[in-house]
Amino acid sequence: QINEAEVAEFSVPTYACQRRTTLENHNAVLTDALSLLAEHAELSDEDGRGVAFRRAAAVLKALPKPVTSVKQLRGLPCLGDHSLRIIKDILENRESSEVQSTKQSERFKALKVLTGIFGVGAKTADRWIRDGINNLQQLQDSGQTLNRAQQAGLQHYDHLSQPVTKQEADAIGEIVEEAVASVLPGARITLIGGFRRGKLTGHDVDFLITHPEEGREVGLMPKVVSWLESKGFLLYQKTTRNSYLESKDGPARPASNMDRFERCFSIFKLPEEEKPAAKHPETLTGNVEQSLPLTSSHVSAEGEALKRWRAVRVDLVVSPISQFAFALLGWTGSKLFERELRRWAGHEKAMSLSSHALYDNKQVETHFVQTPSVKKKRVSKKTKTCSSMMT
Ligand code: TTP
Ligand code: MN
Ligand code: MN
Ligand code: MN
Repeated sequence: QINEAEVAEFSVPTYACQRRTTLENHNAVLTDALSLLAEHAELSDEDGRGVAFRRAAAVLKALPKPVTSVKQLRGLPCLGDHSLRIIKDILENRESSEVQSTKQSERFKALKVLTGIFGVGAKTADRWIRDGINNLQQLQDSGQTLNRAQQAGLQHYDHLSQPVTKQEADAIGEIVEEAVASVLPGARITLIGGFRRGKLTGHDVDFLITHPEEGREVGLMPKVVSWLESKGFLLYQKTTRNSYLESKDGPARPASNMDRFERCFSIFKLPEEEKPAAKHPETLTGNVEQSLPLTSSHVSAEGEALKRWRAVRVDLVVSPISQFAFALLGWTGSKLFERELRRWAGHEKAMSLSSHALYDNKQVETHFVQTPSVKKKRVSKKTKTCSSMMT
């Protein structure tokens, strides 16, 4: 062990959550390749392989300089044979034939296009591909029955495949802030997901909503959604109610690693700013069209003013203040970081972490919700909410 440490050029802790994170990646060529293989595995319903490639990519992302030889990687965690083979191939031949053939495979292209539709997962895409559907045109011509989410996803495909900027995220934040303040004064919103981690773009915008008084958040989501709908800000929404307290014995094991907060998956209709002055959404929905520069693209055949807008995926989550810390931690991501944090808690600390609570597995009677406003709750038996993530 001491000898290994002497020859090792880099030192990286085993769990991703123990590493300093940085937006600066010195090994993007390698991590792009491994991420592509991870994505391919995930889209092929091979989650285990997907996680292995994600872990390998995360280790390379944590290195302080570019890797030039696989020898430098001796002793590093999470680098399995397959990942090392890919890395070696790229370092020696500038590219990996496996990555190239995956990238160019018709199946991978079709999976990416089809799962790029909001509401379409790997299983649906796979079924469609087996039915001979490989692109959007073929999907439209096929007469496949689409659910409401998929219809909206297909309709707004072009907008939703454009990355969301931080500026757009902030504009949506202002709208959500106004909605929340209008229906429940004192409620607070927090930007979560990739933007909270400092990313400059994202595939969606995520917000966590809470109120400093426990219980006041109950029933909040439908009101927020109604407000947004009444102002014309929603192109699609599906609200799922909180199921955390449904079971009498405390939280039951969820079907997947989804949490049980009340949430809303939506597609926003974000007005696009025409000029710096038109900052507030109201100026675009109210009677102030005259103040906007009306070019031909803004006027329909009937001469009616058309406002420019863009569709953006937005996730809203409501948490009671007693679970806010866990919800904030769980919804900040990244997905790998969360998975690793839970694995570390379970394997190294004998604790179960979820977006709702932190349990000490040795003191199964205690429910650690460390918030001043609530009494400690008691659960009758050890919950296993995290076991699905500890693989
Ligand atoms: P995402 O919005 O899917 O991912 P992201 O914001 O990290 O990246 P992107 O820029 O592509 O949007 O999820 C945000 C976080 O929320 C993620 O870390 C995991 C967490 N999450 C849950 O805890 N439960 C869920 O059901 C979902 C969908 C996400
Ligand atoms: Mn996100
Ligand atoms: Mn999201
Ligand atoms: Mn394990």
